Parts: sequence; C-alpha cells; structure tokens
Amino acid sequence: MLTVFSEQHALRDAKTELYGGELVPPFECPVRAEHIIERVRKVQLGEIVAPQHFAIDAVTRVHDDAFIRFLETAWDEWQAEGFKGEAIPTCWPARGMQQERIPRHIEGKLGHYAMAAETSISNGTWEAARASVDVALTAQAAMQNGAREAFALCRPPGHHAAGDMYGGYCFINNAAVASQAFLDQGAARVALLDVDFHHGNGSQAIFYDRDDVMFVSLHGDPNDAFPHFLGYADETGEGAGKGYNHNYPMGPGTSFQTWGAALEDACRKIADYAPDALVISLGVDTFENDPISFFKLSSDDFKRYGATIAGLNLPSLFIMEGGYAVDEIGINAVNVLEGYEGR
Ligand code: Q9C
Ligand code: ZN
Repeated sequence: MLTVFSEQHALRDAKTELYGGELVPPFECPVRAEHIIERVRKVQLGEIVAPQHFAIDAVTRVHDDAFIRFLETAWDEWQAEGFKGEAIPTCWPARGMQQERIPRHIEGKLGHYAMAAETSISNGTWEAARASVDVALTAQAAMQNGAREAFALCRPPGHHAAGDMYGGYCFINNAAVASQAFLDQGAARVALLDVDFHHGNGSQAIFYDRDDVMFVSLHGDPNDAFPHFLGYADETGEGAGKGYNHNYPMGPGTSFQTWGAALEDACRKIADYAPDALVISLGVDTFENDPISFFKLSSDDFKRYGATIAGLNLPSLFIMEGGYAVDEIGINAVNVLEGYEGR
C-alpha cells in the first residue's frame, strides 16, 4: 500500500513533557516516525510519497478558526512574554468559572484551548502539525483518486484534538479532517475506528451529534487511563448522532483475547453501518511493553487484527496516532498494515 510521509514531522521536537511532577523528554518524539518509515522501507510495503500542501479550509471544516490561529501564533506570543521554557498551561476555566470568554493573555489562551498540560507548545510545533494534516489529506486524496487503501504516517498525532482543544500530544485532528474530506468529496457515511490505547476524545466530540461519521473506539477505561474524562460505554451520541458513537473501555491487563473480541464486535457495527470509507486511528500503544499504557497485545497480535480490519472489505485509510515503545513501534505499526494486506 501507499505510504505518505513528511520529513517535516521532525519540527515537532519539544524538550519537555510534564510527567509525574517532572519535566521529562516527551514520549511523543521524532524517532517514532523514523522507526516506522524504516520498517515501511524494510518490508517494502509499497511506494512512499511526500505530501502535497492543502489550503487550511480542509482543516477548519472540523476545527474552530480562532483555535487554528491560536496554534499558529502561540509559540511567538509565549516567547514575546519572555518566558524561558516551553509553553505549558497552568490555569483552566474550571467549574463555576467563565467558559466562553477567551482571555487576551497567552497564559489565559493556553488554559482555554488546552485539555491537558503534558503537551508543551514549542518552536516548530505548528509547522509540524500542519505537515501532519497534509500527510493525512494527501493519503485521503490518493484514495479519492482510486487507491483502495493508504497509510498516512502522521506525526504529531491527532485524535485527542477536538474542534477547539489540543493536548495528549495532539494539535490538529488528522483522522477527523480526513473523514470530513471523504464526506465533502461525495461519501455519504464514514466509519472512524480508533484502536489507539487512549480514547479518541477529540474525534468523538467532533462527530458526537452527527450520523454521517460513526465513531468506534477501543481503549483503556477512562476510570484508569488518560484522557480520564471521556470514553465511557454509555456515551452513545446525541441528537442526530444518537446511536452512532460506540466506546469499548477495557481495564488494566487486557489481553488480545478480550481486545480482539471487542474489535470483532466493533467491526460488526461498522459493517451494519455500511460506510463508503473506513478511517483507522492507528495507535500501537496497546503493545504489552508500552511505557505509558496497560494493554497486553504482542507484536504478532497486530498482524492478526490487521487481517480482521481487512475482513470489512472497505476502502481503508490508516492514520498514525500513538505508540511509545519506540524500539518496536515500526514492527507493530507495519504489522497491522501487513496483516491487512494478508502478508
Ligand atoms: N500516565 C496519544 O497516544 N499522558 N496520546 C498520559 C500516563 C498523555 C497519549 C500519562 C498521553 C497522551 C496520541
Ligand atoms: Zn494513545
């Protein structure tokens, strides 16, 4: 299958992540993408192309304009204040405070637009996020032009980013932008299957009141795992979207037996929905040795579930999300794609 990849991912190279009360080197780091593209080359998955550049309009179909302007200018505004470190929010519109007013000061804007504090905004973050969504849109365009499947090797990831929120290492929701692009180019229905370890809160929020994108997510139970405040099984959609959101939260130590059964149930729901395209938020942080997650999938399990996804027999766009066991990330991600191809 075709892979789309941009060297510009390396512009996202923050020095700090707030983790366990310390500022540590980020888990979401450039070497992740380097290991994945190396593996794509090694197994000769197929052609590798650089992205085309798309107008911002495709992005603002699912993101708020002012939020996108904020992402574009946040680093400069932060630097203009003379701060020494990277941009991290420290104050939020918590219960009983003003939710709608967007403060003028950069510290207020960070609190307004951030859903978590681990994700520092750094020099080059905007440029890398922009290249990442170009990767997703280029892969989507290739499918619109006839490719049956494609791999968008996006970095930074996207599924925690909502219409007007960033965090969880995500800035622009690549999978949501690509899903909307399929609809805008004629698809009637798109299924978005999220197999990253974490709940795709941003994707869920963007499509929660709509019936043209069905969101289906397998993830760590929010009682135990980030993003903590969304991803419960009783979140089933609202308004026109009622019945078009399906969450499969699973607890610490979940094995492939349990996870694979959830995937099969999820695939039945997708098949019943009969979408014109399938977008997969492909995180491999479900791996047994992932440093920040608690599922127990082995490298072979990734191949197995790739074949399950292929069983849907749908045009399939794979969008890279998380995965932090960097030594095995290439094998695990590409195993899904090889399993899909029946290799
Ligand atoms: N104790 C993605 O996989 N922090 N984002 C977790 C664990 C944030 C993950 C803390 C994890 C974000 C795209
Ligand atoms: Zn994740």
